[in-house]
Amino acid sequence: MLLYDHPFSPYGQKVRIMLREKGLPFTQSLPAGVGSGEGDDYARHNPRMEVPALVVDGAHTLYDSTVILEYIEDAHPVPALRPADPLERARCRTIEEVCDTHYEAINWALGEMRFFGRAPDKAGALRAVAGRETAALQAWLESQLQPGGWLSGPDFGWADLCAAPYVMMSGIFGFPPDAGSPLAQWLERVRARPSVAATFVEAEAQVEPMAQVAAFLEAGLFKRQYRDHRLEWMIRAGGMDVVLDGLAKDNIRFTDLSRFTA
Ligand SMILES: N[C@@H](CCC(=O)N[C@@H](CS)C(=O)NCC(=O)O)C(=O)O
Repeated sequence: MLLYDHPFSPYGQKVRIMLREKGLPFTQSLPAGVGSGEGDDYARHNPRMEVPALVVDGAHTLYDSTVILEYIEDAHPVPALRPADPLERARCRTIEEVCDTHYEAINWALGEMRFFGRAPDKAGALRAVAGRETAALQAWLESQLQPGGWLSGPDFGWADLCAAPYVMMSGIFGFPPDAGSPLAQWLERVRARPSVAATFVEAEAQVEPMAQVAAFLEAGLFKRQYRDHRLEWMIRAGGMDVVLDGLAKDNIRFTDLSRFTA
């Protein structure tokens, strides 16, 4: 399988952890155009111009990390990562949904400030909101830990691999779980799995190169995608002028539905 991906993408990390848990070989490629929204080749695979996207049998491209995880689990059910019980399954899906939307938006906004140089004048205020919200979501995740110490149930599974990238990335942005807390212990337990360790190492290796991206944005090489919960976060936290400034400078974009063609 070919995985279009970027090592820092938490959505891509979900997919790589699952592929590694299942022992499925894959090659990775960084598609041209992601980051700018420009270019037609990758749009044929994923009209949203986002990573991850998974090419199966050289012919079918799946996109959206949740769709990809569902496909992998359906096509390769052993070892099972979804709990068998329908209510437990729904609980795991809820954890994935909350992490992919509300949690991701916080880390993304912190990246906009730290790496892309947004909001230099109000970074302190926006960081304060991010810190409060991260603490709330980490407390919620902690309340979801099951007696064996995993989010998914008695064993590592779906909810663990979905939450792990976000909690790890909070550490990169200065908001790790409280030292010694059950969530911090969970993160260590998760990181001890070879699938997760390999994926985290790939992501963490990007922190240094990310220092260059503000210059790339300035040079017009990037046009950042302000979508969904990310846009809401920026506005809710007080960064409306960040959005307006980015639109004025033409270095912010929204989803381009003209990419969806027959
Ligand atoms: N809902 C999608 C979100 C994917 C997404 O937003 N990916 C980001 C990277 S983390 C992306 O490719 N953004 C395009 C861009 O910034 O140009 C999923 O779950 O796969």
